[in-house]
Order: sequence, then structure tokens, then C-alpha cells
Amino acid sequence: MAEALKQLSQAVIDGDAAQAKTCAAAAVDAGVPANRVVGDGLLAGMSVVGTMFKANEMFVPEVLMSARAMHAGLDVLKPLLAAGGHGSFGKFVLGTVKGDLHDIGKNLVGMMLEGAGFEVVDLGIDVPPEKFVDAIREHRPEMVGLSALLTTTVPALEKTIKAIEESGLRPSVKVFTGGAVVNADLARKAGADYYAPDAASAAELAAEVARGKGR
Ligand code: B1M
Repeated sequence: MAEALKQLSQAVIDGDAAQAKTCAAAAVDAGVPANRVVGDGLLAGMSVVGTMFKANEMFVPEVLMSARAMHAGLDVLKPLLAAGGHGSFGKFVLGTVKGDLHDIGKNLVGMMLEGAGFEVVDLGIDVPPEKFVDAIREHRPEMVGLSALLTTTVPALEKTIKAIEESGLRPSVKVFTGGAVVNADLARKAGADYYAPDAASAAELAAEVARGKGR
């Protein structure tokens, strides 16, 4: 079991999408729970990639290959992570803020939300504030989630929430934020209602809020 996860992690580091797919499927077949395959396999590999990227031991093209491998592994797990969700908690509009192209964490949050019972409307990456506003007007979600991974895109969180306020739609939605550079303090300063440090807690918190037990 540990060996399958180690191989999966290495496939992400190597940027080998086919191998990541094979290893993720093998881990599932061996009975490893999907959340462990994500945490101890895919995320463990991506964490090494992040460290190497920071140390200039890996560069953007290689990191993109790792991102592809991560997505290939996540594709295998998606049906398991999203199992049981029937959209019974209502709609959740989700996107990565303007200027930010990172989508792995956001996609994971989306899968976990679906698994928790939300109908997710994914707006993608580099989403301008107006697009969030238009989506709220069109889909009438209960909640909106903004993901930001860069220090330079943290201001886009605030701008997006401000645009939602100016549209008059703010009272109708709870705003969630998260992403590597976001913390509870930044989220509060940007005007968000909730901050979650990872995908599992984002889904858990959103479900609590939907049940009326939100903190
Ligand atoms: Co970029 N990048 N990147 N990158 N990248 C980081 C974020 C960085 C920390 C790397 C580093 O220096 N160590 C650094 C940011 C530093 C900073 O601003 N403080 C960085 C940089 C600098 C850049 C560029 C500027 C590099 C360059 O071009 N010189 C550039 C910017 C492009 C842009 O966005 N405009 C860039 C580009 C890229 C790639 C395109 C090559 C690629 C992204 C591919 C893709 O996403 N499709 C990439 C990657 C892969 C990374 C790292 C290595 C991995 C990110 C990731 O996917 N992690 C990252 C280093 C790192 O984080 N260790 C790095 C796995 C993912 C599951 O985690 O996204 O954090 P994460 O999501 C978590 C939580 O944060 C949370 O839940 C998720 C799962 O539990 N979460 C939420 C996320 N969203 C949430 C929303 C919520 C709640 C929780 O509520 C709504």
C-alpha cells in the first residue's frame, strides 16, 4: 500500500501522467481510501514539486507536466471523491481569481464539495470579478468560493468581493476563500465570510453552513 502511494507521488514529481493514472488506479484497487490517495500520493508529490520549484531545481514547463500528472490522478479519483453528492445542499459557484492560473487546489475543492452534496458551478481560472457577479446572478448559488495561490492575486479576492457587494448580490451568498497564500486573517480583511485551509475542510465547513451550523 505504501509502495503504491510512493510510486504515485514519484509519478507526479516526474510529470508522468500515464503513470500517475495507473498508480492512482492501482492504489484504489488495493483498497487505499481516495482521500489517502490524494493526500499521501498526489499531494505528497506536489509538495516536493513546490519545494523544488522554489529552489529553482524545477522550472515552469516541468511543473506544468507535474500538474498534468496530478490532474490525471485526480480524474481517476473524481468519481470516488464526488460519490454520494446529489446537489442537495444547493449551488456553489467556484473559481480562481483574476490573474491566477492555478487550478489544482480549486478542482480538488470542487470535487470534495460535490462529494459533500453541492452542485458546483466551476468558472475556471483567471476569473474577473464581473464573471463571478454574472454567475451569481445567473445561477443564484447559496455560496461562492474564491481560490488564490499568489501573493499578487490576494488583492483580487477583495476586488471580487467588493464587486459582489456593489452588485447588490452580497446578502444572497456566503463567500468562502482559500488557497496557499490565503489565511483566516487575509480572508477576513478581504471581506469573506469563511476561510478553509484545505479542500476537505472547505467541503466540511460549507456543509455545516448549509445545515445552519456554520461557525
Ligand atoms: Co505556481 N506558484 N506559479 N505554478 N505553483 C506556487 C503557488 C508557489 C508557492 C511556488 C513557490 O514559489 N514555491 C509560487 C507563489 C509564491 C507567492 O506568490 N507567494 C508560485 C509562482 C511564483 C508561480 C509563477 C509566478 C511562476 C512564474 O511564472 N515565474 C506562475 C504564476 C502564473 C499565474 O498564475 N499567473 C506560476 C505558474 C504555475 C504553473 C502554471 C506552472 C503551475 C500551475 C498549474 C495548474 O494549477 N494547472 C504551478 C504550480 C503547480 C505551483 C505549485 C508547485 C503547486 C500548486 C498546487 O497545485 N498545489 C505551487 C507551490 C506549492 O503550493 N507548494 C506554486 C497542490 C494543490 C492541491 O494545493 O492549490 O494550495 P493548493 O490547494 C489546496 C489549498 O490551498 C486549498 O485546498 C487545496 C487542497 O487541499 N484551497 C482552497 C485552494 N483553493 C481553495 C479555495 C477554498 C478553500 C481551500 O475555498 C474556496
